[in-house]
Amino acid sequence: MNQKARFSAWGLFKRGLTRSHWPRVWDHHELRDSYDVVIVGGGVHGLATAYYLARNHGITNVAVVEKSYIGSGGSGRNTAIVRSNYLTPEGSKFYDRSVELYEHLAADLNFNVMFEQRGHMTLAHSDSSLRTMRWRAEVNKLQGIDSSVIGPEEIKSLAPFLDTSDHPRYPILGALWHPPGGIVRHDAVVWGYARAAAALGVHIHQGTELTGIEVESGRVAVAQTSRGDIATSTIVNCTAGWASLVAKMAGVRLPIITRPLQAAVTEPVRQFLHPVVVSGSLHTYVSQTARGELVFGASVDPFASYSTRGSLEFATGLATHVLELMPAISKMRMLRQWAGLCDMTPDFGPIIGPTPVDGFYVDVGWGTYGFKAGPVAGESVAEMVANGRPGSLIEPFGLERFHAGTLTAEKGAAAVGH
Ligand code: PYC
Repeated sequence: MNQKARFSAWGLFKRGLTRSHWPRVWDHHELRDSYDVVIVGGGVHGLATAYYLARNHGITNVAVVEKSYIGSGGSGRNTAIVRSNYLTPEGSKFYDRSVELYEHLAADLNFNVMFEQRGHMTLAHSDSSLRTMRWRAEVNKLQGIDSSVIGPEEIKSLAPFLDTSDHPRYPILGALWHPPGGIVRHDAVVWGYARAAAALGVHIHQGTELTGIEVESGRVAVAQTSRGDIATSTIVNCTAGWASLVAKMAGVRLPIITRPLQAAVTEPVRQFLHPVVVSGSLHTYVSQTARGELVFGASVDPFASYSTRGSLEFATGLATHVLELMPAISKMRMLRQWAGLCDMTPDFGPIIGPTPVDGFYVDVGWGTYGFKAGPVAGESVAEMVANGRPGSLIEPFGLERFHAGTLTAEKGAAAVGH
């Protein structure tokens, strides 16, 4: 053991035996009577917004109010896939900026977020899905995104455990291959943003629930919370699952239906699956974490609910589909399953922008795309709050599109059919 390692091992041992705990990552603060900006929701979107407000615009009198603990909502209940191979030019451009931010996030936040660009492969099992993959690849290439259609031989060399023979019910005909896609450690992203935002002066109030919003003469005036009222001229709704309920407090109606999306994880095994693999026809996607577990997800449940529990129906359906793709893993054991809440909009695009109430902004409606968008959404919302108007990356995703009829049509880029 070298000298440095011995010191750090000794340091660990000492901390275990004494009361000299690790320094707090952020401090507890009393709730101020007023803040310049109140962000509702302590997930990746809320914390990233707070961080970029402080870092890029010098706005630090900011509170993040979170009714539970940070990362306890959608940010802790997803499958942590990052990609930008979307179907529309607006979507591809937007998510590509997120991939770019993720690439530099560990250095930016001085926190290892474990972003692994393992490549992202969306399988096509029919001629029509192959056609959609070609369409997506061409849209992506025009935006400068690395994305192309590959055949079964290349698929086999990238993921040897996939059954690429002609035996399965849904044979693999080709795939959309997106090398920059990958996975990230979701709680590290949340903690990294929280620590960096707090270091710049942002107050993070966990266990603090927003209970109401006072609007005076068409403008946000007070954020009412379970710990007291906050006078403020700006509230940003960065919640998932509760987005429409929070918006209703300001008198704003959102076209959102909340549906659970279930996921599951297996016991850890040796690394054998490098890329993220998605099959729309089989309603599943799978990646292997650095720890060796396989993480699976599926489509959203076919009903509206706020339940975050897993179901036996999901587990058996998932196992059936996954074994069609990778028969060799039939002996692996599933350890846990969970559900996250997805706020689905009519066109599968987010709602990010101002609202008819002055000073009330929304960053909501992420459906099944939320976690990967955290960094770019935070950067863009911070810019909008600082400048008072949305920048060009988020302009297509405003609330007014549902009145104007300029929908985004991003359903075709969903990981799996919904
Ligand atoms: O859009 O890649 C995706 C995704 C994976 C899980 C949920 N959404």
